[in-house]
Formats: sequence, C-alpha cells, structure tokens
Amino acid sequence: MPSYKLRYFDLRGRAEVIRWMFACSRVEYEDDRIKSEEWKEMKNNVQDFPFKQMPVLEVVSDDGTKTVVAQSQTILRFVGTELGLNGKTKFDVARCDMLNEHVMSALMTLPWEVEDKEEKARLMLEAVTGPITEHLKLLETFVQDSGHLVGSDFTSADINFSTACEFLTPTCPALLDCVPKLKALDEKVRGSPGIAKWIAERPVTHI
Ligand SMILES: N[C@@H](CCC(=O)N[C@@H](CS)C(=O)NCC(=O)O)C(=O)O
Repeated sequence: MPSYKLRYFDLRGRAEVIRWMFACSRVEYEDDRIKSEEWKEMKNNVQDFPFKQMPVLEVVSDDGTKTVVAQSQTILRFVGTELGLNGKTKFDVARCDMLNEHVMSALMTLPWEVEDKEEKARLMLEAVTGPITEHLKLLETFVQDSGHLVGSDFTSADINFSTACEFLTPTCPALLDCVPKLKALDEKVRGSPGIAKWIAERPVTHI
C-alpha cells in the first residue's frame, strides 16, 4: 500500500476535497499543514513543489519511490483513481471529470481576488444567486435515481460538489433549496461515516 502526504496551508481551500476523499475511503494519509511563514522558504524547492504552489501530494510507492503530484484538479483525479472513487467504467471516469470541471467553473465565478470585505460580500452574493445557482440547476439534472452523480455509489464528483458547497452556503444558507436532489446528496455525503467523523474532528479554519 503506498503512503500519502498531502501538503497545503492550514485551510480547507483547494485541499479539503482530497481530505474528504481519504476520509470517505478511510485510507490513512499525512495531512501536512504548512504555515505561511515557513512557506516563503519552502516554495522555491521545486523538487517538493514543482509549480511553487500547493496543494501537492507526495506518494511513496511500495518500492520506496517518491512521486510528487501537483495541481489540485490532477490530485483530485489521481486520488479518485487510487481510492476507487472515479466510478467503475471509463465513461464514469469521464463523467466524474466533466462534473468536477463544471464545479470548478462555478467556483471560478466567485470574487477570490477582491480584498475589500464589503465589496467581496456583495460580489459573493451576486455570484451565488446568479451564475452559481445556474451551475447548480444544471448539475441537478445529473443526479441519478441512486441519488449519486455517477453510478450508484460515492465518487469524487459527489464529494467535490459537497466540499464546494462549503464555500457557498455561508453566503446563502438556502442555496440548495432550489435543487432538492443536490440538497439530499450533500446531506448524504456529509453524513457518510468517514466524512462525518472528519468534519467533527477537523481543524476549524476560516476558509
Ligand atoms: N493551479 C493550481 C493553483 C494553486 C494555487 O493557487 N495555490 C495557492 C493556494 S490556494 C498557493 O500555493 N499560493 C501560495 C503561493 O503562490 O505562493 C492548483 O489548482 O493547484
């Protein structure tokens, strides 16, 4: 069994979906949280951080070889494959990919770069009630009779959708009321034993 070390700031951010995937599968990994002060020195080590950014996932294979996987969407896909969370067929894998990209497109409409608090809150509400709601209505059409987005069990698509909601519902708690199938899926993901345990125990961070 390979060993895994996920390296990111002490934030949910781009790493939380990966943490939930490990939690869902109950596979051990090291959750390495790097302080901003340490990061300035560390980021120039391109062996460990190939793009001078995080998250990265270090994987040590059974033969001792270390591989660094960078770029959050690539880590999402890779961990999905490692943990059997990308469905059963090549079309399931493609469906996970396309839904994860759709969720990323939705998140890209948020005002990440805006620093002024009031302006940010205004633009957040505008995005969440506008383009994000439209993205969610489209995503709702992909929920299967099983209640899942892909096949009949948890996949990276379910988990990624649910972690994305954590960025959105603080701005608009009733956001999922217009997409009841997704609302039920979010509850199912958050209530699954490994993830519920992680949510109860995880470090509390502002984002
Ligand atoms: N395309 C990259 C973007 C990664 C990224 O923007 N990481 C930020 C944190 S969310 C970072 O490392 N910032 C610190 C820096 O650039 O020095 C990905 O998806 O992983």
